Amino acid sequence: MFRHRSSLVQVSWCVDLKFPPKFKFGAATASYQIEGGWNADGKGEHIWDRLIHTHPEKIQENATADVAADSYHKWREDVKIAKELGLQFYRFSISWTRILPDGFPKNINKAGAKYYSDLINALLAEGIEPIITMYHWELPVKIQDMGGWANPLIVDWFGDYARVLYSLYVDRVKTWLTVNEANVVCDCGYNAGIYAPLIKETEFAPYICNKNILLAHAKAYRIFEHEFRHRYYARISLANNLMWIEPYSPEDSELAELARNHAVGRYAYPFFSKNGGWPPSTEKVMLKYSRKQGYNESRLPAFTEEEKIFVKGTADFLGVNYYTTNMIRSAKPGEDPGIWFLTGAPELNGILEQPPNAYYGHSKILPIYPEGIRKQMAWLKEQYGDIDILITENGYSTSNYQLEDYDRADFYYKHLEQVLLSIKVDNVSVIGFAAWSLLDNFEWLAGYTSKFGLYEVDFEDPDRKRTPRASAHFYACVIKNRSLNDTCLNKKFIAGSLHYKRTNSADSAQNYRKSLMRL
Ligand code: PNW
Repeated sequence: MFRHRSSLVQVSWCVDLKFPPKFKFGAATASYQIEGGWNADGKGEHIWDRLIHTHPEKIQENATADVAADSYHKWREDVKIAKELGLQFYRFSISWTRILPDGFPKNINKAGAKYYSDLINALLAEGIEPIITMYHWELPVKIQDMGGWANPLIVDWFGDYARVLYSLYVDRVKTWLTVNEANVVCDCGYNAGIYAPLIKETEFAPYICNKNILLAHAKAYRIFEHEFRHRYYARISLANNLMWIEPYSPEDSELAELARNHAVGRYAYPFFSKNGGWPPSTEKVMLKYSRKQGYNESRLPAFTEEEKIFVKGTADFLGVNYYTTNMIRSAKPGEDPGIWFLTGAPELNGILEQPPNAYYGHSKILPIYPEGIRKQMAWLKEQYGDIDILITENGYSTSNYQLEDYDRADFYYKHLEQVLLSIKVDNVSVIGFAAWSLLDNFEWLAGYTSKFGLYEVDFEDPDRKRTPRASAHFYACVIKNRSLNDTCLNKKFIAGSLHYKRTNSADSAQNYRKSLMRL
């Protein structure tokens, strides 16, 4: 009877398949990817607006996010579909320049402030908890022109922005994420130079950016602590992109551990470790490599003791975006590790390989390996103890307007299965899970060619019609049922649920089952 459940079959005798009551189901989006309205009602320009308008060739099919899913106008519908899914929380981000057009707090844009206020109120009215991301990659151009994340003054500027957001919304918003995927900001923005601000500087900028983001996060946390906590309750963290790293062979175990500390630890150790500051193994490798290059000091900027204390303890939980796993092996003599974002390859002299039996959605840079999410969380617990983990993103890409996305339902089943094992077998405190994404959106360099939505958005339609995919029905069922038992897998559910256009329910049911049989 449990034949289709690869790993749960081993534990189904000792664990039940129910998610614990404190575990919350949600979905996530980001402002630039869904809102459109890029210059509506006084919004200022940010670095992705600038990238899109000055370098359209960088984006597939020269797509822009000037309209995107038009959530700036259609937010009521977004709330409706969030409700339809039964979400307990909705994670969305705020566009800095919609609130502060030039990035600075002297002038709060009323229309922008009202937009998010209305959204928050509508979510709360439906019993859906709003979770805010303050920064999902849209830096005001004025701040970029003064050095952006490489200028240490950004720590205070970000703090000032955070203070404005708390004063507007903290009466209603109890969970905050300061920065989405700081490693992507620093490594894709600088090291690889493929994301805004398109500055390719591989030696210093990614590490200066890394340190300044940690300090900016801490500043936002301390501002809440000193100025708001006496009146309001809130939990604050950040959403880190965590790629699980496996050793390619047993000889690569040490390298894999070094890579985990370098890629993941650089954004977690400063908050959760006993001593604070950088992971010691990263400090060591960076100093050694910098000296080898002819520098006197490490390119990794040091933390002062004061800064270490300032940053330590400023995450009330950890937000984890999990998509993928890679393996690492030592580079052979003469083999160039190249530059990868997220792991800093030259310093480690490692080569990334795809994991065994990996498969792919539309995105070929994200090998799928569901066990990675469980291994990643076990590693976090081993390193940092019993921290609460909120999975702030997990999702799967498809390439077309396909509503019968059984592969996406299958992806979610497999990842939720691993999350359940984390909770029940590894005793990791996973407090919730956000599907990326609520609806199709602008997928950065891939434009609209890579779709992550539970809901399809018709980008040809001026009205940007939203339609639930099979995965939306599946996820809604899991949320309602709060269990991975058979309820959401059986034929009755499928036949009863797949009533959208272009569906032949008999075929769908069969395909769906076939795809789930692979579990
Ligand atoms: C995330 N990786 O980025 C972002 O937070 C979203 O805005 C984005 O749409 C989503 O994932 C899907 O791509 C990632 O290389 C960037 O592992 C890089 C990776 C994963 C996610």
